Amino acid sequence: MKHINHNYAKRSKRLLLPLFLLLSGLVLAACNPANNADNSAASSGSSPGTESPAATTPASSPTEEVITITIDNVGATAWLVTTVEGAQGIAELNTQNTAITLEPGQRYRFINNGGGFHPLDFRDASGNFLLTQNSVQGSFENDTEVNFESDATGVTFTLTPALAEQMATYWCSVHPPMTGAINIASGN
Ligand SMILES: [Cu+2]
Repeated sequence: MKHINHNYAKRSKRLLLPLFLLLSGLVLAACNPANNADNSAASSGSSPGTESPAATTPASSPTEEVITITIDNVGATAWLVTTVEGAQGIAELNTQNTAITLEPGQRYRFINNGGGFHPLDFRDASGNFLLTQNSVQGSFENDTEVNFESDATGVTFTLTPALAEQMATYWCSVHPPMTGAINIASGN
């Protein structure tokens, strides 16, 4: 009896070990491809996902041509337009407080070399702020179509018809003598 039991136990141990190895192998086989699939899906899915928005953003912005107007201050008495890029004849260069002609629908970048001492703003005929480089909120600064951008270097905006209807002058926020007219080009 003992002998038989011993043999049986030995045999069942011999069967259990391969069975355990087989089962654990199946568990590993079931887990590993799943993990690999998750990892590859995450890594291959995330890199095109992060690259494509970065690729589309620069592709869409150069299609819009921006006219760049650089201005400077003459002490606290006047503005000068020093250069215009992307258009001709819209302002007399190096002429104190010259009138600037802007065209509705066009996007403009004003580079203000007057710096922080001479914040640039655009006002209506009554002197109300429409767009300002200073901390005051101009009435068109949150207009999505105007898409106003302001930083230490200058301001950028699209002259929508509604904004064009009101824009009359450009000023230095600090010095009242620093002002010139904004003329609106008639529609083409
Ligand atoms: Cu000024």
